Amino acid sequence: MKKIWWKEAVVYQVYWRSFYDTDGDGYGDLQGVIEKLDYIKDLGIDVIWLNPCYESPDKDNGYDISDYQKIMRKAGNVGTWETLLKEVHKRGMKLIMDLVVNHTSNQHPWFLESRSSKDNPKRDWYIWKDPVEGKEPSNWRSYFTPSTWEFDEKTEQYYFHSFAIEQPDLNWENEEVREAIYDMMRFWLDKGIDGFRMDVINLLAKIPGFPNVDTPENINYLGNNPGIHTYLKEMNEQVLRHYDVMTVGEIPFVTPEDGLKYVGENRNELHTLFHFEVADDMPTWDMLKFKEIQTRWYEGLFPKGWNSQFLNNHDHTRQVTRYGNDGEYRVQSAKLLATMIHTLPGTPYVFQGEEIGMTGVRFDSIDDYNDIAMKNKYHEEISKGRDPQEVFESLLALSRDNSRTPVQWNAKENAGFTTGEPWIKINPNYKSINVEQALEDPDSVYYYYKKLIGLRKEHEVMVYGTFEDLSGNDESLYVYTRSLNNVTWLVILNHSNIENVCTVPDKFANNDKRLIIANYPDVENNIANSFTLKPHEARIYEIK
Ligand code: ISL
Repeated sequence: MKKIWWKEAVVYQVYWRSFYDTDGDGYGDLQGVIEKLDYIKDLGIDVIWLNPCYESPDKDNGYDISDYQKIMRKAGNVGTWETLLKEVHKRGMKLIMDLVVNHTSNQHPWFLESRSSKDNPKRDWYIWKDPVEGKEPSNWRSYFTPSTWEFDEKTEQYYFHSFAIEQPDLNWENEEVREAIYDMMRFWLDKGIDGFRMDVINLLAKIPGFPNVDTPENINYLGNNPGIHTYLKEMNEQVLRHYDVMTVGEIPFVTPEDGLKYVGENRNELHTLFHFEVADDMPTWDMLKFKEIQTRWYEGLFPKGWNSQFLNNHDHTRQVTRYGNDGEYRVQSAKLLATMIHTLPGTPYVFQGEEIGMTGVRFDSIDDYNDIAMKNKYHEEISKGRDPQEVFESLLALSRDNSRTPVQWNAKENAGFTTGEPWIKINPNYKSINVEQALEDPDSVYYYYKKLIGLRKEHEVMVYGTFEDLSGNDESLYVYTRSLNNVTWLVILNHSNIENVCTVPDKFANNDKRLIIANYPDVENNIANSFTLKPHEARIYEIK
């Protein structure tokens, strides 16, 4: 079978502004990433995904770019960035950057020109429409605001924005826009990066004419529109196919069938994708729903295309809080979730701090939060007369800031993240949950992640094995196999706060079993055909 590096890799996501601050300004920086590369390498990581560090007014934490080819001062400068790339490569790792080309900042020179007059040569680089009956051209909601349309007094037209008003969408129908983006991609690829994570790449094409929709709040009309595949094929033809790179598309609101149109092996579009069925459709853990999603994506995608496995990132809150147990069973739960993500089909992603079981956070006031999505929603709801405290509390669980609190390096002031005033508060549990503690504890979440990642390098079955769910309709037991070349691994997960009896699938009843890894101590090697699992217990057996 053909071995492919981005299928075999484990990716570590660095949200640099919360990673490690070396100049005391309260923000993490690229020099901080450089100084922690050995920590990332020692975990067994192959690829680093760096969130946007380009010049930006920072309204959406770097996802509102005002110069694609300059490094944001908070992060460092191009020299620091080049040192980072060199040091990543020196350690045998790869670096992928964030490609945010659905929109720019409203401070990007392209937009400043476009908005300056109706006949400016760059007017058509963005999407401008006349008012309809004195109002917005259509009834569409954006991700972050009640309307996708913002009125510009000077030229008396509306411009389109899928996210904040500070993030005007580029007009991908305009070939000049596409060429400018392709040039920018070559700029970074020629510096030697190893690929791109592509921000909301399915939104580039819009429904022609922007017609009104029946349910504006159900915003998936923003994505997967005709024309997107033409753009991606052109991007591949003009740029990507000329480099040995990895491309992972962030594609909210997509089904397996649609997903395969982006990552099918002969499509010449993307290599793999993040779909959001779990992140968006599962506010709390629902094992039956999760199993159904995983099976549908396996059957819909493999082996013609490739998936990515993650439960949290900088937009989706900490997995052990949202989907597991961040209290009594935090350590076991963090290890169980990791076992699942690293043994399900697809490339696994580790979001910074996940490897020590960092948790979500509950700050006291909306003023303690930074996330534009949360704050826009808060102000939108209280403007309707709703009780501010009730609105605030309703937004806490899914606030993106749950994942954006600084990495907890030690139990010292500011968790060792900064000597300055942190840009966002540190999670108060840093005194007990931190890297220093994890490195001193042989049973920590960290060493479990390190072992899991190590297994992936030794056993191809974790990467290329077929997948079969054997757990039926049990609401907390997830039992499945991965099989490759006569090697079969049986993964057994008790996703619950209580003990659970597990019966070995009949077809393995007479086989010997060899324990590969477990998240509790003193687990028996060979198991009886029916045995009891502790709360949040995870085991992997090789079927002999
Ligand atoms: O954050 C979300 C819900 O609150 C997600 O729906 C997210 O907005 C969506 O997945 C797109 O995310 C990406 O694009 C945004 C940026 O704010 C996110 O950080 C980025 O991951 C606009 O660029």
